[in-house]
Amino acid sequence: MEMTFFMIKPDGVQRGLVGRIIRRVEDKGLKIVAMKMRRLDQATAEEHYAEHREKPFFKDLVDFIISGPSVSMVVEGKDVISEIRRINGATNPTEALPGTIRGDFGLDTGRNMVHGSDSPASAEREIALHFDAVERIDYSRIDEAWLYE
Ligand code: D4T
Repeated sequence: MEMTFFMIKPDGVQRGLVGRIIRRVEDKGLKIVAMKMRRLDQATAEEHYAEHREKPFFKDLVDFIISGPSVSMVVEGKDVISEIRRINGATNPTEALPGTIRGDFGLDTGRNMVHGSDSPASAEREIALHFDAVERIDYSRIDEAWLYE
């Protein structure tokens, strides 16, 4: 099974959307195998967004992501990397389709509430950056036999 790194950013926490966002992940049948709330430190945030280091929005992005608590998860399931990105919707919430998190709850690219890894390599890198291996729980969900053929 594939794994991805999924984060509810500080705006999602401040707006009281944590439960509704997690519900969408669980409703799809995807399995949360690690989860924690913390306030990211500067170094971890810069490492997380390293690919954007040269972009004009990098400083604002890092300042925002460390501005308050966020909720990080490792999520597992069939094609979970692309499924989470479909659930999240387009980066710019005004372009995200209704039915996606960003399409239903957001208006601004800099306040797009969620993050999901964009490739297997990113997922591996981000999971290792944010979680120790012991924080991931290997378990079966009781509905798995009815979710998968
Ligand atoms: P994340 O990485 O947060 O899941 O978002 P995406 O994968 O959908 O989009 P991204 O990597 O291109 O952007 C990362 C992060 O930067 C913010 N951002 C992006 C911004 O503030 N201004 C911008 O112009 C862009 C492109 C939003 C998400």
